[in-house]
Amino acid sequence: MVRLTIDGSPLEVAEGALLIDALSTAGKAVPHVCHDKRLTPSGACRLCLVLVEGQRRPVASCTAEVAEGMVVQTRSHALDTLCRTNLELIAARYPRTAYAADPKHPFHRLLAEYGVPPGGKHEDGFFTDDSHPYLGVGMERCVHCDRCVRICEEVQGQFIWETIGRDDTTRIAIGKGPTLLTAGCVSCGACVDSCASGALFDKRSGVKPTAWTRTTCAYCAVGCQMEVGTAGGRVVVVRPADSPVNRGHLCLKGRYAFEYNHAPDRVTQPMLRRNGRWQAVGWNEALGFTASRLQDIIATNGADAIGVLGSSRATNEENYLAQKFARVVLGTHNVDCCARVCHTPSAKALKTMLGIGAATNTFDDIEHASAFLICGANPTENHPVVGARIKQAVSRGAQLVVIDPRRTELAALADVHLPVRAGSNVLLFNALAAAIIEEGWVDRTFLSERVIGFDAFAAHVADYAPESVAERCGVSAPAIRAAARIYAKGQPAMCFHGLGVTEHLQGSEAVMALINLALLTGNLGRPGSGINPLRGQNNVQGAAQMGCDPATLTGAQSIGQAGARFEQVWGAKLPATRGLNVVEMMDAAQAGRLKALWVMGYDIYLSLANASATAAALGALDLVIVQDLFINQTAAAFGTVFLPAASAFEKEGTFMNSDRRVQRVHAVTTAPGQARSDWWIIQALAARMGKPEGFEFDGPEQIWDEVRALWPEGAGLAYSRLDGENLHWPCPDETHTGTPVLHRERFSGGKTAALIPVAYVPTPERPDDDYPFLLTTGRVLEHFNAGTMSYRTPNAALRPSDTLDMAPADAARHGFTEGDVVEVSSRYGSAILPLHISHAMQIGQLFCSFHRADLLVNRLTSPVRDRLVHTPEYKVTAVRVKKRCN
Ligand SMILES: Nc1nc2c(c(=O)[nH]1)N[C@H]1C(S)=C(S)[C@@H](COP(=O)(O)OP(=O)(O)OC[C@H]3O[C@@H](n4cnc5c(=O)[nH]c(N)nc54)[C@H](O)[C@@H]3O)O[C@H]1N2
Ligand SMILES: Nc1nc2c(c(=O)[nH]1)N[C@H]1C(S)=C(S)[C@@H](COP(=O)(O)OP(=O)(O)OC[C@H]3O[C@@H](n4cnc5c(=O)[nH]c(N)nc54)[C@H](O)[C@@H]3O)O[C@H]1N2
Ligand code: SF4
Ligand code: SF4
Ligand SMILES: [Mo]
Repeated sequence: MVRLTIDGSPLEVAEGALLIDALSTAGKAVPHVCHDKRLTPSGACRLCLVLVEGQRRPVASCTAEVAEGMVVQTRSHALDTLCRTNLELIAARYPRTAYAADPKHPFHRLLAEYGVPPGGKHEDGFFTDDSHPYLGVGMERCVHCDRCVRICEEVQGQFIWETIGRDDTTRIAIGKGPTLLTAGCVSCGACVDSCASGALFDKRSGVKPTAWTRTTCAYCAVGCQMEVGTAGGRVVVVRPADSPVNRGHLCLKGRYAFEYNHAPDRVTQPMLRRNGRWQAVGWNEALGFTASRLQDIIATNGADAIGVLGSSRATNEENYLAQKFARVVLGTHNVDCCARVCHTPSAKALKTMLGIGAATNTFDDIEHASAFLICGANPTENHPVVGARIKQAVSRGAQLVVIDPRRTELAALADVHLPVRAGSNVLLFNALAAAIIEEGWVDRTFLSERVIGFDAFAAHVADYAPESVAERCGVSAPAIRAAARIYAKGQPAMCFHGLGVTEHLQGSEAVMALINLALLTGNLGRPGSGINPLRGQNNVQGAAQMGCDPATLTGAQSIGQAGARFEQVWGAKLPATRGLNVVEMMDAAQAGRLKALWVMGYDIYLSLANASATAAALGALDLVIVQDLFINQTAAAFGTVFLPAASAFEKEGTFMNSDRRVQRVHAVTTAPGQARSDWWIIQALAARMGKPEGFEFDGPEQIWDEVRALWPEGAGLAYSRLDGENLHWPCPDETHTGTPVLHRERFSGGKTAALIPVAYVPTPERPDDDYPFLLTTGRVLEHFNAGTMSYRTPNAALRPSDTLDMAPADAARHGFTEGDVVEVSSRYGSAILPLHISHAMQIGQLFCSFHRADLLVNRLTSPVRDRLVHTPEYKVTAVRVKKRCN
C-alpha cells in the first residue's frame, strides 16, 4: 500500500494504482473522456489534470501512478480554466441536437458543469452504419477519446475501428468496411460500453432502466458477471460487471441476447396434453396428474421405470433437489444431465488420473501461461470472453498450438495449427508424447517426484512416432514435433480442450492422453498450466457436481463410499439398483423398460445424437414431463405434461462455472404468469407424491446449506461469501480462501499420478464411396445449443441458419455454390441445410452447427458412443451431400 494526501485528506491505495482511479476511490473523481480502467492509459483528453506537489506542470492523473507521500490537489481556478479550455476543443464539433436531447448523458453533464456549450460545427463525412441489430453508430458525436479503437483492440482483439486522416480531419471509421458486420465485428458491445460521448450506442436502449441487479450470465460456463438493467418488470439492458472472470467484458449473448426472456411464446401456465392438444391447467391439476401417473408407474413397473434429467441451465440448488427427488421420492438412481453428452469424459479422465474430475486451473491463469495448447475447442465463439483473453495473451507473445480439423479464429493465429482428421486425436496425442520423450523434452524432476508408469508408457507411445502416424492424422510429422516442442518447452503451458476431444468413441481416453502430456512435461500443479476442459452451459459443471449422475452423489462422491452419510442426512434408504444415464435411458425406453421421463431444461429430442432413435425412445414412453421456458422440440413432439419454469433472470441461487467458481444468481425480475423456479416445482411435486419431508426448504440458501453439509469440498462456500469473494472449490471451511490451482504439492488422488498408455481404437464410423465426407458438428458464436433462447433474440438476424460448411475445392468438384440448398445424408438420416463455402475447412471434411430446431441436424449423427461413459460421437459422421433441385 502507498499513502497519499488528496486535497488535504490522507488516502491509502494499492501500489501501482493509477492516480485517476485512486482519486475516484477517494470520492474526488476528476473529469475525463479518454480513461477506461480496462485499457492502457492514453492521456489524450487532458481533462484529468491535477497538481502534484514538486511537479512544475499539471499532471494527467490517468497516466500517473500513485507514489508514496504524493500530495495532490484536484481543483483550483487554474485547473478549472485549463479543463474548460480543453473541453471547448473537444466539444467544438459536437452536435447541439444530441446535447439537447439527452441532458443526463455523462458527457453532456460534464459540458454543463464546466459551462461549455457544444460548438455544433456541422460537418459531413462521418462513418455511419445502421445495419447492425444491436450497435448504433453516430460518429458525428465522436470526441476522439479513441476508447472504441483501444477496447476493440486491447480487450476483444478484433481491430475493427481505426483512426483515419490527420489533425483536423481525423475520423474514426472501420478499416475493413463497409459495415461493422462485414468487417468482422463480433458484436461484443465493448466499444459501445466504453464510448464516452454516445457516438456508439445500444440501439435498443430507448427504455431507461429503473433498477440494476448484478447476476451471472445464463449462457456459457465462463460465468461472466453482469449488471442487468430492468424497467417495468423487463430486462432492458445488460452491462458487463468488473469481476475476475470477465474483467468488464461480455460477449454478444450475455450482453445483448436477453429478449427470449420476454418472448410472446414463453410458457406461463402449466399444461397437459389431452387428445393431442396442449391445454392450460392450474398447478394443482398439473401436479396432481403428474404425481398420480408417476405413482401408478412405480406401482406397476417399479421406480427404475422412471428417469429424471436435471438441467445444466438451472441452478445448483435445483439440480441438487432433482437428484434428491429421483433417489428419495421415486427411489431410483436413474438421474443424469447433459454433462453426459459433453464433458463427462473429461470428468472421468481427470478423476481417474488426478483425483478431481474438474478443470485443474483457472481462467485467471491465462495471463501466466507462456504457451497454449487448444484442442478441439473454439473458444472465440463458444467461450468468447476466455477466447478474447487467450488472444490478448498470444498478442503479448505467448505461443499457441491449435489442434482442430478446422482453421478456427485461434488456429489462424497459431504458431502451429494441426488440422487433425476428425476422429484421430488419440493417434496425434500419442505422437506428441512420443516426440516429447524422444527429443528429451520431458520434465525429469516432475517425473521422478510425482509420476509413475513412465517406462511402460514410453514403450507404448514409441509405436506412435510422428512419422508413423502423421498421415493417418492428416498432418505432417515436423508440425507434430513443432507443436510438441512448444507445449513442452513453453513452460508453463496451459491446455484447454473442448468437445472435439470428448465427443468421440475414445473421448475419455483422449482426455487421458492429454493428461499424459501434462504429466510428462510437468504442466500441472502451478499457475498457467493444467488440463482445462472448457465446460458448456452456465451450470453444467454444477448439475453433474450436484449429483445429476447415476453413479455419483452430490460432490461427485461415489454411492459406495458416501451413501451411508447421505442416507443419514436424507433420512431415507438409497436405491439398491444401478442407475441409467441419459443414453441408457433412451435404450431402455426403446426396449420398453423405461416408462416415464421428467426432463428439466434439456431439449433431448433436438440435442441427442441419432434423432430417429431418440424419437423411437421418447415415442415409446407413457409419460414425458417437460419443464422448460418454452415448448421445445421434446415437448412439442412427445410431451405429456408441461411445467413452466422461471428463467435465470427470475430466480435466486448459484451457478458453478467452468473453473470451479461458485457464483450467485440474483432475480432481476419476477417470473411471468404462473411460471415457477425449478426448485419450487420439484418441492411441490414431492409434496404431491406424499413425500414432503426433505423438500420443505424456504429457498435456495437453505437448500445450498444442505449441499454444503454433504459435500466436504464445498462446505466453505456460504452464500454470505459468494457475492463478494471469488471462490473456487475445494473450499472446505468458511475461513478457506478457495483453490484456484489444483494438485499443487500433491495430486488430489495421491502423491503421484500414473501415466496411462492409451491404445488408438478407430471409430467404426468411416467414410466410403456412398458416404465420402466426414461431417463434424459443433457451435457458432451467435446461437446457443437448442436455440430456444438465442433464436428468440435479434441474434437470429445476425445468423439466420445453421449452414453446411465445405472447403472451396470440394464445392468446386461437386459444382456447388454459396447458398445452395443441399441435402446431407448419413447412414442414419438426412437434413437439409444451406451450403457455405469456407476456407476454414479441409478437403473431405464438413462442419455444421445444430442450433436451429427445424433443421434437426441430429438426424444425421450416429449411435456411436464413448467407450467408458457413453458420450455420443457427435464429432464424426460419414455423409454424402446432394444439391436439392428447387
Ligand atoms: N456460442 C455458443 N457457445 C457455446 C455453446 C453454443 O451452443 N453456442 N454451447 C456451450 C456448450 S454446451 C459447450 S459443451 C461448449 C462447447 O465448446 P467447444 O468444445 O468449443 O465446442 P464445439 O464447437 O462443439 O467443438 C469444438 C471444436 O472441435 C473441433 N473438432 C471436431 N472434431 C474434432 C476432432 O476429432 N479432433 C479435434 N482436435 N477437434 C475436433 C471442431 O472443429 C470445433 O472447432 O460451448 C458452450 N458455449
Ligand atoms: N450434433 C450435435 N449435437 C449436440 C452437440 C454437438 O456438439 N453436436 N453438443 C451436445 C452438448 S455438449 C450439449 S450440452 C447439448 C445441449 O443441448 P440442450 O441441453 O438440450 O440445450 P440447451 O439449449 O442448453 O438447453 C436446454 C433447455 O433448457 C431450457 N432452459 C433454459 N433455462 C432454464 C431454466 O432455468 N429452467 C428450465 N427448466 N429450463 C431452462 C431451454 O429453454 C432449453 O429448452 O447438445 C448436445 N448436442
Ligand atoms: S462490438 Fe466488439 S468487436 Fe465489434 S467493433 Fe465494438 S468492440 Fe469491436
Ligand atoms: S462468454 Fe459466456 S458467460 Fe460470458 S457473456 Fe458470453 S455467453 Fe455469457
Ligand atoms: Mo455441452
